[in-house]
Formats: sequence, C-alpha cells, structure tokens
Amino acid sequence: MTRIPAGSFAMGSHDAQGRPDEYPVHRVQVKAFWMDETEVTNAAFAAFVKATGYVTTAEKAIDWAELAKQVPKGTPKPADSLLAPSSLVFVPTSGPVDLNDYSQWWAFKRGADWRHPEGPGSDIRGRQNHPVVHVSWDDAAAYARWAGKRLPTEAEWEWATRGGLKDKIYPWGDESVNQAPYKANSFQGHFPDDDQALDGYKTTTAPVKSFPANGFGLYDMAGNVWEWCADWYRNDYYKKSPVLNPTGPTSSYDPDEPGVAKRVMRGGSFLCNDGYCSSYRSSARMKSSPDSGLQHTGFRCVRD
Ligand SMILES: [Ca+2]
Repeated sequence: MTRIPAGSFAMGSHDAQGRPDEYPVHRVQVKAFWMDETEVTNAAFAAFVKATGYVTTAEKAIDWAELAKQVPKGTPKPADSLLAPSSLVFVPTSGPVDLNDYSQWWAFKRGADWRHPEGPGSDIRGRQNHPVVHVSWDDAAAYARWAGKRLPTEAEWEWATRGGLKDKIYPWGDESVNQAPYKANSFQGHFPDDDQALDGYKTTTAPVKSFPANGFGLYDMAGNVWEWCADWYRNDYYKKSPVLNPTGPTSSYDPDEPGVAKRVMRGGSFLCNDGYCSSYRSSARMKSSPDSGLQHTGFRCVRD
C-alpha cells in the first residue's frame, strides 16, 4: 500500500466534459490514508477465496425473492435456466451501433465469473497479475473485511487519483488519453466494434502496473477496470456534500433507474473511449447495483 497524504481539493469536473452528476465543483478535505497501489489481482483474490471458501455473486444463482422486489408486482418467475449463475461479458459488435443501447455489446453468459472472465472455456492462467473482475460490491466489501481494509470513499478515491495535481482532467494531467506513449488501458478506435488496441491490450485487462503510476504512486487509477467505492450513489450529492471526509449519502438515487439502489464506481475500464464514456477522467462518476459485477469491474482497498 502507499500513503496518501491528507489534503483539500476541488472535487468534480473543472471543464465542460463532465456529466451533470460531476457538478457543482465543491471543496473537500480528506484525512491521510493508505491505499493499495494496484487493483486487487486474481492472485490476491484467489488467496481470499482459498482462506474463506467465499463464493462470489456471479457464481450463485440469481435469488428470485430479491429480484422480485425490483420488477413490477406480479411478474412471473423466470425459468431456472435464466436464473443460473451468470455474468455480463463484452462482445464487440460487427459495426457501429446506437450507443444508447448497451445490450448490444453486453451478453449474459452462464458460467462467466472471476475464474472465467470471458465465460466458460476461458480461465485466468497466466493472468495472476491482472485485476480480478466479475466482482460485485458485496464481493469487494467481503474481501476488504477479510484483508483488514475497507473500500475507499468516493472523495478519497478522487483525491487519490488526482495524485497531487490541481484541477487536471486525468491522473497524469491534461494530455489526451489517446496520445502515445499510452498512460492507461482503454479502448482505442471506434466503440464498440473496433478496438485497435494501440495500448497493447485489446478489450481485456492489462497486468497491473503496465502503465506509469500517478503522483501518489498509484497504478491504473484510470482505465483497466472499474473500481468500487464504499459510497451509495446519488446524482445530486455534490450539492450537499460536507467538506470534511464525506462518506456519501445515506441512501441511493439514480434518476436513470430510480428503483435500483446503487453504489459508486470510479476510474473507467479497458472499454472506455472518448466516443462513449471517457470515464478515465478523474471526476467521472459511475454507479451500479451492489450485486452486479461485469467483465470490467474490479476494486482496490484502503485503510486508515
Ligand atoms: Ca486497451
């Protein structure tokens, strides 16, 4: 782990690239903490599973009693085959598509989980040093407890990714993510059909530390895999965030999906691209339900 100093910064987007939930920019002060210098790797997660027998969300059948709370009353129970353990895997499209419909490039695959990132038939041999993926927030929190750590707050995460730089777009400054030498594992080319992989990693994770560290000695804060934060997500939280060590709202609200409680994710992934989500920007926010993990979802931990 690496020591992240205490400090005060202007949290949120400093330019017009931000999405609405990245405003207003507001002053935040965080105390010092320790942070994993890399995303949690397959090797580290395997040690946790070996020690505890932990079974991840993606390895369990979908709990219909839970799901039924999120769908309209009276919705019939789907066939058991549809509730079988599964996770979302990226499948490139054959050509340009409407970017509003992500179901075109995400496929539910039975048997996709952290040991099988691309689904049955794939494995993590030779990828011990890659970030673990297909982990839900619940999985990440369980790992953190086991390791004697915790997930970072969203404010800690943004302070850490900025690496001591002031009001910059990316952890390395303002230079485009697409300018060589490459500074993060992202998606070069036309999303979601043509990843030219100029950074060396085509629609897949890269080993941790494949790209330079930021000013605080943290690797892959931008790109590679999304990282879970401790906080509940609220689109309007920045309007009322306290200044000192904010820990997020007490409940979640996402206007895109008001019925689903969500946690914050940060940093973008190997699928981020300027033409689509550009979430390798330091202020970019994402959200997902705590029981979902995808092929590009990982995490890292902190401790006081
Ligand atoms: Ca890449």
